[in-house]
Amino acid sequence: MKFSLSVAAVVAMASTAVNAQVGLWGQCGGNGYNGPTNCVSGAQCSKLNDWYSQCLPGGPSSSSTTTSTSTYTPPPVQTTTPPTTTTTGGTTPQPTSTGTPGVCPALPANINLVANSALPDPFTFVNGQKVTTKADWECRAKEISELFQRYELGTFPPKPSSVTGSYSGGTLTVNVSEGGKSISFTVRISGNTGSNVPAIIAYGAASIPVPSGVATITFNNDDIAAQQNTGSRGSGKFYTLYGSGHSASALTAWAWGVDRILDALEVTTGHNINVQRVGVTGCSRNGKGAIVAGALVKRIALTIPQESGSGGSACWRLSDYQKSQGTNVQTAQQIITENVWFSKEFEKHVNQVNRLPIDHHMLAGLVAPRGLYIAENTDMEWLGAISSYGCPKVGRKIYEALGVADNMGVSQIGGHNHCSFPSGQNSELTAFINKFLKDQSANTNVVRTDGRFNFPEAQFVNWSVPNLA
Ligand SMILES: *C1O[C@H](CO)[C@@H](O)[C@H](O)[C@H]1NC(C)=O
Ligand SMILES: *[C@@H]1O[C@H](CO)[C@@H](O)[C@H](O)[C@H]1NC(C)=O
Repeated sequence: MKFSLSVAAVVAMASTAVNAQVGLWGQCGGNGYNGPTNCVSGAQCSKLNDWYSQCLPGGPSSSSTTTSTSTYTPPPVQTTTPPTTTTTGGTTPQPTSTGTPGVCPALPANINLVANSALPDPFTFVNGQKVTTKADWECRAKEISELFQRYELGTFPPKPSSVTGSYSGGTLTVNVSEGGKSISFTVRISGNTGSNVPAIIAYGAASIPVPSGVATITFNNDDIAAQQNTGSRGSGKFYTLYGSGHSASALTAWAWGVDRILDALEVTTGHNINVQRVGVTGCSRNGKGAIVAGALVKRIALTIPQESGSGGSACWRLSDYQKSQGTNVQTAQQIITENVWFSKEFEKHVNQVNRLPIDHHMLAGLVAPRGLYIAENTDMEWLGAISSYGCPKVGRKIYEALGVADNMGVSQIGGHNHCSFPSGQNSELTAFINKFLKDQSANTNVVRTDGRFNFPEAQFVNWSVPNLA
């Protein structure tokens, strides 16, 4: 009797803990987390990475929650807003000669990788030539895109030989053929009443508030390239078409999917979408996807990575720096043990990211001069809070050089759950959507963090910002 009583007591205690439910967007697992793991009805506990599982809307996710081993605690939130950036100014004399106008310097097949703990200079070609004009920048952007594909992302294929589509009742079907193989995928479109409606392609599901007058195109990116774990490489429709050995990483394959959605919108009618006014968004891992799509797909008018952090808005070098300062942050070394977001080639470089001729300030720069609003969460230390703010702040210098600094914003605030868009960023988001999707004038001068840290910019920027004519 005594025995069964104590069992009952234990069961009662255990069921109290189990019964506590986590609300939508709440944390339900991850290293260092000891709280409740049951989501409210209509939500499912989904592992985003080793540090974080959360209750996301809808059905079961691909993987389970993790056990607790380390000690992440969100820092307290501070409410003051530091001043916005100022121009660094181009004081260094710039060597002239940028080659024949219109002809870009060729990217050497082999590049001697040299350690540089600073963020690489976006305004110097691999061959040493300086970027002094906007035309030079177009060449340099091409070179930077090739470098990203070479070292991190794998090859981004050109438009396939055939892309057709059909639209009916809120479903756009996209059919793609290449080299005798075909695939087909669908996206759901909602909010597309009227004509010439701008739209936002949402990876997975939109976790930003999409305003009225803007359609949402829901893109099941996992269908194009799987992202369950490191065993997912080569699975998904992209690889059915191009072969499982194709070098494109999941992030690149998804960007390719975005490109095909735009192709299909262009050749179909009835969806009411204005293909010139399409944005892309995603949160966390899908936020990494959104910024890569904005960088690679030039038809995207507005890119909104939400809490993309390490591998997205953050810089590898800065995340390594944060780790050296004692933060439990997702670095390049860790990220490759988790998933297939980056290419096989990248794995060779994760122990020495400071030898890469690129970093993610330049990924943001590839979106220039188009709209880019980076929304980050100060509390998400594992996504690299300093890095997720400092890296875009440096990337914005590319926009500044092009004379359009305000086309890019970075905003980092805490006090909310991961991927639950905070009301404190609403007006900024609306301004970017109004300006880049609705063609209205709006103030998009946004550079802010509520983090209580110092981003030691001078330690990471040893180049000046040219004024590109
Ligand atoms: C800064 O710039 C130079 C030349 O661009 C580079 O080679 C050097 O290693 C850089 N890094 C630091 C930390 O000084
Ligand atoms: C697209 O692919 C689907 C599924 O394979 C097929 O049923 C449909 O006929 C195709 N549509 C076009 C326009 O090729």
